Amino acid sequence: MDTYLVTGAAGFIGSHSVDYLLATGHKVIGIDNFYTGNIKNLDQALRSSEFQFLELDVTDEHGLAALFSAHKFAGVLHLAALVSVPESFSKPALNFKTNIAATDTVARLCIDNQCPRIVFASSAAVYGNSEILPNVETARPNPQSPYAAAKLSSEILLLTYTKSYPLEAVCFRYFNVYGPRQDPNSPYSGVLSIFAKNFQEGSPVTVYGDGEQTRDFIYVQDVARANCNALTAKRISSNYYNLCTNQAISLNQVLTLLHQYYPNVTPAQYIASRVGDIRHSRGDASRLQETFGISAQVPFDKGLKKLLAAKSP
Ligand code: UD2
Repeated sequence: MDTYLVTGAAGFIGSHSVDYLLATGHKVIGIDNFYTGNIKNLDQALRSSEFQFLELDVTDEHGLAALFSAHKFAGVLHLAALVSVPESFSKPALNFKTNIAATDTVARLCIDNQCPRIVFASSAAVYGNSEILPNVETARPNPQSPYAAAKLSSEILLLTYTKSYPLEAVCFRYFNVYGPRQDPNSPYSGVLSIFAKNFQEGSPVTVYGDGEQTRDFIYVQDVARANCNALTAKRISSNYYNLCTNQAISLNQVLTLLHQYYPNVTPAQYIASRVGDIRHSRGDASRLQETFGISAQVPFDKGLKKLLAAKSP
């Protein structure tokens, strides 16, 4: 049975990916430093004898090296990151250390320990505020934040390593991922996690701007499946891929759906747009489909219902 390392295992996407890997018959070692992750997200995984968890910071090269010496990994799902765009402005050194240097560390350890593959969490943020939609991978990246620059740098580093070393790399440019376990408790949490929590509690939401901004929301299970597929597929092509649905929905449309489920919740309060907010975001999903033969399966209304059915964290 192959063993995979998942960094950022206690996070929102990490924990779903761990569950998916375990459910599909793999062994998993998960690490997290709990900066944004939560051990509760691993409740299900921790019941499996095929899962081991270690509290470890991905920037701790010695700790990671010991882990690579102790196990023979068939692949690494590298999700551990500073995930907030605003925080990457206020803590640029931490962004560099976590979102660039740690990627390099993980890649070098893979190379030195004959771990053949990395699947890396990149972001649609690398496109910046694009005039042309949908975003296609062939478009010129235009990062607007230290976070986006770090994700793009990591992509370049990994894909360059694949040219000279026995390493394969898949960089997934996640669009707006949503689903259960996404922490709603920060103003920079995913908008759907905040909206779901507020509607469940009967409190009004705040909309930044006129609510006509659109996003390509992808359900977390689709992301976990793609991660697992990229890690375990026999043959892959090292490259960067959008992970998206190519469907966009506006916040006002989301609110209309939510009001159908919770008709008594007070209407949203509209305030000024956030500085640097992107107006429209939508990704072209064809490269992923053509290479891996997979596409997002969960339509938005179904995913939203699943999110609402899950207990709010
Ligand atoms: C997402 C990612 C970010 C980066 C970026 C790339 C998340 C959480 N963030 O940022 O990491 O990859 O895409 O483009 O996935 N909003 C409200 N009310 C709220 C919260 C948000 O109106 O209470 C608005 C917000 O101003 C924005 C939209 O909802 O227009 C989506 O916000 P978000 O924070 O979920 O994600 P986004 O697209 O800014």
